[in-house]
Amino acid sequence: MPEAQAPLSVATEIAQLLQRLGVPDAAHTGGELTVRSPVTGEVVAQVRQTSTAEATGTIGQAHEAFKAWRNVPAPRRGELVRLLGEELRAAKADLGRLVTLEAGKIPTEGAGEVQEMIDICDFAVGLSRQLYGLTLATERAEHRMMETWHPLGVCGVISAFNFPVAVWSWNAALALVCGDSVVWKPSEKTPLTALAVHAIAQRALARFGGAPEGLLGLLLGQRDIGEVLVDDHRVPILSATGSTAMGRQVGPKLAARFARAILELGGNNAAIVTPSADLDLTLRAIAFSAMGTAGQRCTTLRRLFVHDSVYDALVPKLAKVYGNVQVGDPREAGTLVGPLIDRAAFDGMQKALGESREIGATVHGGQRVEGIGTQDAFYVRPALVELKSHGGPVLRETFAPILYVVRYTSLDDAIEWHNAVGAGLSSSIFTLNVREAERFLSSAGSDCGIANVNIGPSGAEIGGAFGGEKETGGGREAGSDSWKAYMRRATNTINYSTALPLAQGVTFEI
Ligand code: UN1
Repeated sequence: MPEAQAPLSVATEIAQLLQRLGVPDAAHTGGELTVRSPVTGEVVAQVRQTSTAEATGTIGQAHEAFKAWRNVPAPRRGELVRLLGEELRAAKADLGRLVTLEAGKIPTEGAGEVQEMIDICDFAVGLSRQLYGLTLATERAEHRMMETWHPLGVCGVISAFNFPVAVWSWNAALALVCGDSVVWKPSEKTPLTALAVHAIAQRALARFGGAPEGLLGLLLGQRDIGEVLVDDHRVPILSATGSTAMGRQVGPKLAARFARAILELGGNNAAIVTPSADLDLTLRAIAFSAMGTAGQRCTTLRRLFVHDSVYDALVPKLAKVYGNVQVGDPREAGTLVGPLIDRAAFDGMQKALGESREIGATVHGGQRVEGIGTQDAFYVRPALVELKSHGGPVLRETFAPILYVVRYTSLDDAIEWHNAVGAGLSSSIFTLNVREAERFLSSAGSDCGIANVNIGPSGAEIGGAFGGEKETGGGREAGSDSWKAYMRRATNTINYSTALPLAQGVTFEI
């Protein structure tokens, strides 16, 4: 599609959006960090990077802010998050559009990401009155035992380009009601949406009034700036989203200083399509979870195990959808698959497809779609790869729209292959058979942090705990009781008698 159809250049529209969202010009012009939009590949901003010394200063400020914020009653802290949710509602259209222009998501997904931020704010406001501990039975007379949850400290957040704003909010909304301050290092590929979120948060802080200075910090730059956050002993908890390779570096550093890690790393998510599956629904679910966000979600469906009896009814139809889906500029109506984030993503995809061909796979699609934007914009037709067996590049995560398909005859095999990869994030089964569904969800089924029936592995709601096992890192964010990671638990035993009975019947008479 010709680029000329778009009313404004991406750079111009981004500049207008940033101004409306309240980001000062100086923050995104004349700086050292070059930002390209994946939509056209053009340079859209020069962001001012944070120096190492400034990063240390921001962490120090956040540490001081924590000491004041921890004494603010939790429901009052919730009021700040309520205001943040209000400001996000007001900014939803502009921020969603900025996500589209900076990360390349189609508009419904850009808006959906901001909705996810609003949802977690609502959740956290409710939570601010529910940070409860237990009262426990004690073995000693006239004693009481209870647990109390206390704020933990500065919460570091390192986020990736593919969810440039929602991941911050999952962490920040919970951390704030839990009494923590937050310092955020977004991906160097998406600093503009981070600047916009920061400006939105400043409006919430101004309306709240009296929150300590430095409660929310932002560090912009490359990996060295993220490392400052990882290494600073004043950061007792760090939530990091990114590749397993990144987690392998960050995890041991945090462990060495006994900091808490919430790691949300790679996924190599699979679905099993059984003989009883509703194939029409299955097809639609696969399409969204495998091609949506151009295959660049950590929850993207990457591996599909299809029972022999339904393979020929499903896979040719799927290949047709892959051939017809509208790939293109996300600003254009009807586009379902936008750009890859950059050249490295494109190269990684082509490498995996080359390896697939070498092992005799049938590859549908995968080629570059030319003619949109500059040579630095990378659009591809999503690839459907029919494999003869579960081996080769299917065993690793390639962050691009490739769906590997493998035929199976026994559910035992399908479940075994399902679990035979390093990552353990999300998973699905398509079946109308209760035995198969329950088996997949059981302790002998999917080994992932998320396991679904008759919906794809991507697009989780915030109400559940989000995260995965094995090389996905084990962290949990967002809903359920994920908040506990952002607080420290104290067990309190209170003696209201005149005696001093010792636990376990120990005597110690002086
Ligand atoms: C991610 O890709 O890092 O479940 C997060 C989903 C979204 C979050 C994805 N709610 O697909």
